Amino acid sequence: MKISHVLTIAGSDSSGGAGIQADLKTFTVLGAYGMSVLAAVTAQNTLGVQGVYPLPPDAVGEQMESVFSDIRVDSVKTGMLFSAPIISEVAAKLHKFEVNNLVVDPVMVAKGGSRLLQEEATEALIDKLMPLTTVITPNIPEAEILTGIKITTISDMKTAAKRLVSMGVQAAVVKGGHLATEPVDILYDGDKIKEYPGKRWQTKNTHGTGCTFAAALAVGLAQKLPLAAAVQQAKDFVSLAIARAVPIGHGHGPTNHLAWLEKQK
Ligand code: PXL
Repeated sequence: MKISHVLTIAGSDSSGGAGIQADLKTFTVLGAYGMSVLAAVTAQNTLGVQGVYPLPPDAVGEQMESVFSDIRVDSVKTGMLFSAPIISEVAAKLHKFEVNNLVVDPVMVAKGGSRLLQEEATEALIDKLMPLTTVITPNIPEAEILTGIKITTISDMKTAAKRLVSMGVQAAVVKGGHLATEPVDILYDGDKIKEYPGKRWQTKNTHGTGCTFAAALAVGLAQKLPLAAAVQQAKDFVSLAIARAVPIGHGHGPTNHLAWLEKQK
């Protein structure tokens, strides 16, 4: 079988649990060939983010030129893009290279509160990136900021998912990890709503779950799974990675991307 080629455009997490590192691990474990365009570097460990260093927008664009001018790209996932100029550059290149399988994880703030997207960049994300997006994957706080809808119930999540589609994306997954109840994810594909019930694990090893979910979803799209099945696979992948996390570092540890391989044995 022809191997799928998946590209992440995101930030580096030096501790290896989130960002580019989570994406590449996920791509590999799910059997895809992974590529990475760096938008920013974070100095980070399981206790928090110590530094954020965005790359010059030109450097982000040039990496995209290098990849797209040479290599077939079956799907793209974006994560931490940090600034409006970087988002503009990324959107222009996605448009130029006619990318039509795009998963956007609208990363905004790290667990400890460090900003991974400048506040004034939200508008660029909405205006420039959302119109190119196949599926956007906000958690509840991100969906609230993007839509202006206060979300406390599953019904609110459905309203927000529909609003996101009316704002220009083809489909939206609003993730329920921040619900007070069991974590249900909601998919709206412009036609139907689908609910993905999940189990809440009592663990602090949840660093990088959003990145991992979106990366797994990008692999599913590259492998030509229907969207609803790609969302289910991504949910199964990240749920297992949370359930089988091993303690690393002194704070919020990473999920275990390797758990999926153990399951296949
Ligand atoms: O999970 C969000 C995220 C994305 N990208 C990078 C991060 C984080 C969270 O810390 O560090 C680089």
